[in-house]
Amino acid sequence: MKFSTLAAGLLSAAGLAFAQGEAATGSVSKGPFPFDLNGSNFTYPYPVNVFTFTSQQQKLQMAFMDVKPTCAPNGQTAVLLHGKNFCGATWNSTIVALAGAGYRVIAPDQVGWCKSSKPESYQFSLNQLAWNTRGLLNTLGIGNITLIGHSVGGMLSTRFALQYPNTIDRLVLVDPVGLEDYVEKGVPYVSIDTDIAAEAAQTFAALKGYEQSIYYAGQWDDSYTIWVTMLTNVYFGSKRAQFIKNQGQIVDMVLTSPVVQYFKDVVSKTLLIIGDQDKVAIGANWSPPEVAANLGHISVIGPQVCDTIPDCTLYQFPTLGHAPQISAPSNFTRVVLDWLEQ
Ligand SMILES: *[C@@H]1O[C@H](CO)[C@@H](O)[C@H](O)[C@H]1NC(C)=O
Ligand SMILES: *[C@@H]1O[C@H](CO)[C@@H](O)[C@H](O)[C@H]1NC(C)=O
Ligand SMILES: *[C@@H]1O[C@H](CO)[C@@H](O)[C@H](O)[C@H]1NC(C)=O
Ligand SMILES: *[C@@H]1O[C@H](CO)[C@@H](O)[C@H](O)[C@H]1NC(C)=O
Ligand SMILES: CC(=O)N[C@H]1CO[C@H](CO)[C@@H](O)[C@@H]1O
Repeated sequence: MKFSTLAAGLLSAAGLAFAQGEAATGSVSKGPFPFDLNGSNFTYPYPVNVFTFTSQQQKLQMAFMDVKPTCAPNGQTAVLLHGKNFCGATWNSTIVALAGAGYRVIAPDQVGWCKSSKPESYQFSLNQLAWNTRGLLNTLGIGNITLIGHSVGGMLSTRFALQYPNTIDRLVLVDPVGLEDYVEKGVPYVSIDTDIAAEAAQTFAALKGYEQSIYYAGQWDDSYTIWVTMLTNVYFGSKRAQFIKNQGQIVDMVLTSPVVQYFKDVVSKTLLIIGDQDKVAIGANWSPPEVAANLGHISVIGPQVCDTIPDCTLYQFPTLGHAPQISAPSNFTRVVLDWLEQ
């Protein structure tokens, strides 16, 4: 059966119209793929598949893991969206817990990141990345999902929820970027070229130092190191030039497409998880001190945003920072599963 017939059948059977908007169409391959897949030779915890589709007049690939439930299936699919300094692989412990609770788990790498295509020319937008991701799910025949997004992946999940509201059963936002509008709060605009130059200057030590101070409340645990290794592998890998360009474009995308104004329009049942020590604020590092001082107070703006989402539950980890799924994996998955299983 052709994809369009399959998707139309599934969606109409579920009572959905295509009025919610179109999405990518393409095909899925299970490989085998080269050891160095689109500039990353980091070994993922589960087999990697590739979704090939056309976007902006070029063939692109999104790598993703598709993990079966490891106990009696509950019939539901959880989709995990990574953040800017992360990949699908960073969800490892979350994948284990969700698959162990009966979920099928899909963890993609977005275009511009990790093992996915790094196009030399691409107009990045959160809506475009949502279109790509929804298309991957349609191609796999997956209808309603539990969508879990972290950091920039949380911002993307918010756009996804606005764009495809009828395909989300539950939404979990984990320390999402975009709880405030950085530009509105005074972050000066810098060019994409400046963003690219900053990406080109990244090193293992610089990334580790940034993550320690901004993500992990000054702490470092040896278990975090692998995720910096995974990232530097791409920064210094075979697609370095395209990767740093794409990452610069992605910083611009985050600054120029705020979501905070739209949380009131999110109709999905939502769990917002924050670490009170999270200090992430895009552009704070090039803003004047008085602007920077007003940014990244996640423990204050998290509750404010949750108040504006019509159906929101807030969970705060007082001692954790930007990545609770990495710094306290079992606490994190317990919070998520308790809420999902309510
Ligand atoms: C993923 O988790 C499994 C099980 O906990 C562990 O054995 C493996 O080393 C982890 N892999 C990565 C890349 O973190
Ligand atoms: C998806 O889940 C939401 C919330 O449970 C529900 O409103 C919607 O009808 C579901 N969509 C489909 C296609 O089942
Ligand atoms: C993997 O990529 C890194 C660069 O990120 C490179 O230094 C290393 O040689 C590559 N390993 C192999 C086996 O290709
Ligand atoms: C994680 O859970 C354990 C056991 O309930 C608790 O002692 C610990 O304080 C929790 N850690 C965090 C960071 O929430
Ligand atoms: C842009 C690019 O190099 N894409 C490659 C990503 O990996 C897939 C699978 O090996 C290739 O088919 C693409 O050419």
